[in-house]
Amino acid sequence: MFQIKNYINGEFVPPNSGCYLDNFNPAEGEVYSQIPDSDASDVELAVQAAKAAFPAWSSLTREERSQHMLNVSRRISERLDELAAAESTDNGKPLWLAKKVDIPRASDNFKFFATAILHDSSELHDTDGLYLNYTLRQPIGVAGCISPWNLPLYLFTWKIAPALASGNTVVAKPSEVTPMTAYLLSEICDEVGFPKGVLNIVHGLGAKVGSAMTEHPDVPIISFTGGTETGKTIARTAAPMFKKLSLELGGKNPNIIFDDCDLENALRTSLNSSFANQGQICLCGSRMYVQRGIYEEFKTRFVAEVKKLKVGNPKADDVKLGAVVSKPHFDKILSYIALAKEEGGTVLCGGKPAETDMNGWFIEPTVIEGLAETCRTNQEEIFGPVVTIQPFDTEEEVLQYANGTQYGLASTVWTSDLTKAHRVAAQLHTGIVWVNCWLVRDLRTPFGGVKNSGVGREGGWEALRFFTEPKNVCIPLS
Ligand code: TXE
Repeated sequence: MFQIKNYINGEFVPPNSGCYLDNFNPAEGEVYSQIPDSDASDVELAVQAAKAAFPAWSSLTREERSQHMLNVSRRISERLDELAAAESTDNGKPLWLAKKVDIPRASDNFKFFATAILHDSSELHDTDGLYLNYTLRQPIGVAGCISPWNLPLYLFTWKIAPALASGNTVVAKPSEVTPMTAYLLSEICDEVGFPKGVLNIVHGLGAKVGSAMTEHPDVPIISFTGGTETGKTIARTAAPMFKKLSLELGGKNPNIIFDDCDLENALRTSLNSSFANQGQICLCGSRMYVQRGIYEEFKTRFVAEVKKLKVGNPKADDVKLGAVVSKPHFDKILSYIALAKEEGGTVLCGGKPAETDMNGWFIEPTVIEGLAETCRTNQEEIFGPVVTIQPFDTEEEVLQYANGTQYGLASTVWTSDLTKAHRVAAQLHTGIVWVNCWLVRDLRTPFGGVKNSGVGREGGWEALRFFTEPKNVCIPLS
């Protein structure tokens, strides 16, 4: 049984405990590898390595750091097929999706921030001709990066890249549910001669490894993506230490479809925004609101298309949905479908485990109608291939629905009236609004949400600002 190792100070090392945890292939429903069951003592070694590497790494020129990061980006691209296969096996997602989205984006994350730091700027003020006020943006130290299982390498590198580019060193923890591509990233760092101790990867459980990182006095900054409840735990731990936090949490995203929309495009894109990655993307549109004038037509055609979506072997090119990530998550999603029925919902399609020739955890894409706006199914994040659909009449009504949950991550709006699009976008309580499109991602844009969807923004200059401290220096001109 293949055993992943931690990557500390440029070395592949076993956990101090010598203990390992099982890692499952969700499409087969069986253990296929093991990960270190690391603990605070392993985190301590990683933090010490990162601290020791910080002076040299933060003193490199931007060009030198950029070159090191471009080497990693290039090697990720060169190992695309192997990384995509590993991601699909580990997460259950379709192989074509990992090849097309997850792994190219991981390479792009390193490439984007490797070049962004060459164009980053700061500010300088001429104070009445008497003083110069200039701002230094300095790296902070050892950054803690904690990532989830839905887009494993994509989100892992989304945090690590800006942290490193800004001159910090990193202790990073991937989800224990999908560790494999993080391990392969450490292999890549070793292959390209990435400076030892600059990036350290510690595998293990969140409550042991993640919490040790959050509690560690020498990790002054934490970037986290995961569940809202875990985000609260991290915030509570970090608060008395005044740590700098970026928390990208859950979502319950509205997909608002006005009757003046391009219906063909809205239909086609909504299939993707509802079920991509088995609905396990925090940006998926899980609440569909369709204006009454087209409700019946849209619903009928949407359900007919959903029924055609193939669920099965993630390695098959024609599969749209692979396996959901774990047995506990499989059970959680099915429990929400049962809850929806109890709350008065009508399952229009799906609603049960999918029949496949594999032994893993597959769920049919599910559409549910007839729920009250305030019921739990419409308020809580399911994070699976399940969407609710309901009609609305007026703009005011749908804005109330859309803004009526604890979350505020992303919204999608479908209309041909641009004045309405601008007006509605301005009134949605989310950090991201897509109009007549979905999941268009420009890495320069601010990424994140409000309310229980998190704190702070990732992406572009926002990420470089997060991973540096501004220092204002004032000096007389005479
Ligand atoms: O998140 P967790 P999971 C949502 C989605 C999902 C739920 C749980 O609803 O069902 O969150 O998903 C580490 N201190 N999203 O289990 O548990 C953990 O080891 C420090 C939305 O992935 O939050 C993992 O590495 N770290 C999200 C990471 O946190 C801790 C994407 C995320 O795990 C910790 C994924 C602790 N006490 C899930 N406990 C999005 N916004 O995209 C756990 N961890």
